[in-house]
Amino acid sequence: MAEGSSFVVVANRLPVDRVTGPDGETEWRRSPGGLVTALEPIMQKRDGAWVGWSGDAGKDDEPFESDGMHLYPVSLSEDEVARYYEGFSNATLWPLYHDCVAPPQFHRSWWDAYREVNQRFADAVAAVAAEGAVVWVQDYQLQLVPQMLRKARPDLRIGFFLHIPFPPTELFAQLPWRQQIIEGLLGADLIGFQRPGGAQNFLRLTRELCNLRPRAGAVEVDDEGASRQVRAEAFPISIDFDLMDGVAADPCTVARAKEIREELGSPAHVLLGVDRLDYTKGIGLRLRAFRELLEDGALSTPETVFVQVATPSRERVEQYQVLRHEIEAQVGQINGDFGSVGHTAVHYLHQSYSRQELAAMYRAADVMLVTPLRDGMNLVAKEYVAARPDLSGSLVLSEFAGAAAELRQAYLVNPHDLDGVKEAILSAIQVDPRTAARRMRAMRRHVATHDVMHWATQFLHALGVAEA
Ligand code: GDG
Repeated sequence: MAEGSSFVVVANRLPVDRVTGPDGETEWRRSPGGLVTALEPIMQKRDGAWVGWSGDAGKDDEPFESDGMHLYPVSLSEDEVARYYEGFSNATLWPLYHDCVAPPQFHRSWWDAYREVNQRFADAVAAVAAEGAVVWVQDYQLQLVPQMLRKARPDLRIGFFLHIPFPPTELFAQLPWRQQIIEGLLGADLIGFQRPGGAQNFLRLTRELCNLRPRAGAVEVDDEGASRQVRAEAFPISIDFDLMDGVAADPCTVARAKEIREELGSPAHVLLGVDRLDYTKGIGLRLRAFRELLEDGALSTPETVFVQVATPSRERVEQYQVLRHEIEAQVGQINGDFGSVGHTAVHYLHQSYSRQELAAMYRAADVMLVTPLRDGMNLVAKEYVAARPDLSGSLVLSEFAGAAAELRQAYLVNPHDLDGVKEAILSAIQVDPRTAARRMRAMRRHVATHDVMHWATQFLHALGVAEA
């Protein structure tokens, strides 16, 4: 096997989107995201390959080149998208791994599709990886790939990173296929989690479900008679700090931020939320806290406005359709009760924006509200910090976001404690500018030195890739 790539990334999605032009011609455009930015240098150095789904059901695409990477599309039928992706990944695993904040659904036919599709991804990687290559498997959609791959290609060095939380053992135990998932992950040499608690939960399950004897940070498995060590550790993911810092400092962004405030009616206080429209993000509780602050008279319109960007997400999954109705009803009620002609209390934007527009919103906001009920990391919190080079602005952050372990100078809240959230919002609005600057400086220092390149390097070094 002389051919093939010595570094292969495998993720549910390829790092590109298909764009159809006015004449029906299609081209691939790089999708925004820190992961590909962080991996690009090593991909180029090691003739890297990326295996993933194109995002279009029923399309059989040929491999192609993009920005010095070899891209290998994996095809999924409509039915597989419904059962493997929308079903098992997003209506079973997603809620289960986020503390069951919505009830996970268990369907055997979804599990069958998950297994079959994971096998297809593993086969695709096995076909493109060079002898002794390093393979990095990404996220909850592909947890069976490490074991499937090891079976086919014991010569490979396999890493896995879980972008979402790994749940407490009592919750994970609900999953009818719990042992298969743990065994799937154990095919890796290194399993990365956002927080140490995730690694601990996983190691505990190797004892409870697989009769293994985990020690601190690792567990020995038996590979057909030979012993192999699997390490499980935390590698908190991050953002491209310099990129966001640079975009936010650009005079065009500064001017746009000023314009946004004017468009909002030049209020004294701008609160901002930016989330995928997902029930884990705590948007409803955040709106309730804002509503109560208006009811109490602690805040008033039009002096204070709340801008909530809710990026469309997983729109074919029922729980997301229900959530959208709930949030939109709540926004409508607040605006009906507290708005006036020409003044809206909550600007709800169910849209996607360019990076520059997002940076301008971050710069325009006095207080950023990041209040998920559970979140692997939450990159928005780190982006807000990177977008405040002038050291102004305050971050209200849920203690249930991975980012809370690092951004200790934020206003940390329990999102279920409405009074606590309300107090934090008021403190963040009323803070003395010097105190705000001190907090922001400390958070920026941390994110600047712990960016996504740092994350990728740490993980790959731990996996034994010396030149990463
Ligand atoms: C998962 C885990 C973990 C959002 N709206 C727009 C836009 N975004 C970008 C943000 C940010 C990203 O999407 C969202 O990342 P988060 O980390 O906040 O949340 P998830 O999407 O749930 O991500 C999470 C992450 O994986 C990484 O491991 O942190 O815990 O759930 O970068 O900026 N970007 C643009 N326009 C938008 O309208 N350009």
